[in-house]
Amino acid sequence: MFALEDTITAISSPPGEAVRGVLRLSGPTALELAKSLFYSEELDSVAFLDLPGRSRIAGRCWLGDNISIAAEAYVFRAPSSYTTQDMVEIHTSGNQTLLQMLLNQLLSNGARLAGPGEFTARAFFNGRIDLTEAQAVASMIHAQSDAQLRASERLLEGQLYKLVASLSESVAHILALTEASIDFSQEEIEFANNEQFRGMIKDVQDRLKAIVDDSITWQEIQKLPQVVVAGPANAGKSSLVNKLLGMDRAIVSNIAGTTRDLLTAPMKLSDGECMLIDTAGLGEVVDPLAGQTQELSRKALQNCDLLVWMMDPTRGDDTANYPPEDIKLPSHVIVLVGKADLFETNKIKQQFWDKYFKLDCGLPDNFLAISPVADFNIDAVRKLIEMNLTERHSVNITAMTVTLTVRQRQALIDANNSLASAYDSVDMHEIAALELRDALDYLGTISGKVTPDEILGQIFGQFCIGK
Ligand SMILES: Nc1nc2c(ncn2[C@@H]2O[C@H](COP(=O)(O)OP(=O)(O)OP(=O)(O)O)[C@@H](O)[C@H]2O)c(=O)[nH]1
Ligand SMILES: [Mg+2]
Repeated sequence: MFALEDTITAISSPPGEAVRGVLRLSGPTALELAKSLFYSEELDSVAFLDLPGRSRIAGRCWLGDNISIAAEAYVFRAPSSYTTQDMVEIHTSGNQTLLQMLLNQLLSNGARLAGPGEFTARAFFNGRIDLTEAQAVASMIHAQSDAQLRASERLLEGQLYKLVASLSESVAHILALTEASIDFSQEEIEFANNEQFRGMIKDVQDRLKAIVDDSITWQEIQKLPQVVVAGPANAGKSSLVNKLLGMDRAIVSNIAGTTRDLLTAPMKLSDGECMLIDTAGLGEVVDPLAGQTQELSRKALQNCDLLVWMMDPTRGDDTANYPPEDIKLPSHVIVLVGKADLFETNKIKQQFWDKYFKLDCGLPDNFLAISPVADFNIDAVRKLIEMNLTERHSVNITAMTVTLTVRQRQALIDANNSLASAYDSVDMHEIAALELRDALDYLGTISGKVTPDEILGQIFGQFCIGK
């Protein structure tokens, strides 16, 4: 799937304007290629190619015959680099046009443009990192929430890898004993009796089950509880979302129909997080596009865990102030009356209280008059959201929780099934050995390691059979 022997390059700083930009090169001609555009007064070009280990050199990059720009080259010689190959990182200005020009020069000098994740793929295929670490790098780059970031960190620290490696080691140990029992069945040596075999298998099964039971899938982490803010146009939904997020994420204006799409952002709660979703105002459809965006809002509203319905008191009793009757509301709804700075809170209550009860909203106190502009009752909204998101919703990850992909969880379950079969066939060593080998293969798909040699090593290492 991946060629490993050519030299790849890519801009490895994120797109968009930034102060610093980074170009990365990995492969046998990484230094040659870097030298074609980078020069340093500290070193002549021969010395550049001979740099040892890890070095950092200040210099400049050529952009054309007479133009150059300040840059630094970080050289990592094989095998002490991320990919285990010769690597160079050129750090320079973050200007995208400029980075693109430098990249084009590298490409026309013979480098190949790296595919997505290709540097990490090289690190994996060259044995620098295991599969769980490669996955951690990918998930860290794409993490959208704290929960995902923490899970990626634990993966990178090798939490899953260590657990699986220890299981594999135990299975390999049992397999070693089983195979030795087969090989030496004619002789007077008993490596373990059937009861001991069962005990050892059961022990691995228990440890494996504890991991699966305590685990959560990446899909579950990604699915933070969805809190949708909806209501008529101009009610102040986006203003509220910005206040709750503590930043100007959504565009606010006095033009009805400002929000045209679903805007999604993670919001921190006192314990955990939720996804806050700003929607387009529901009600009168002013143009064809509004029809489409309202459809999106309606879908989000029906599929969310908690609806924050926001009324606009300047509309009075307008039907747009109430959720469309054909929509099935989620079981938890918070009703807010916005622009409370323009009216007396008591009047608002009198006007909307009855209607609110008709909405049948879960908790009796899910009603608040607020004003995002006057910063009135915003913390109270946050508290209401926290109260409504029950245990079931909150992603509560302890230090022990292992995050698994669906594939990894399935591999653990398959390994457990093979162990169960091995347990049942302990008195038929050949069959038990096949099942144990399957279990080991399943575990191997998680860490990317296959271990038949380890087993041989164990047989001969532990028993000093002497042949
Ligand atoms: N007086 C007052 N004005 C507010 C308040 N909240 C929002 N507004 C104003 O109401 C207008 C609409 O605010 P938005 O936050 O864009 O409302 P929205 O519900 O997101 O509107 P759409 O996206 O068009 O559906 C803006 O001019 C806001 O400044 C408030 O608490 N008090
Ligand atoms: Mg809006």
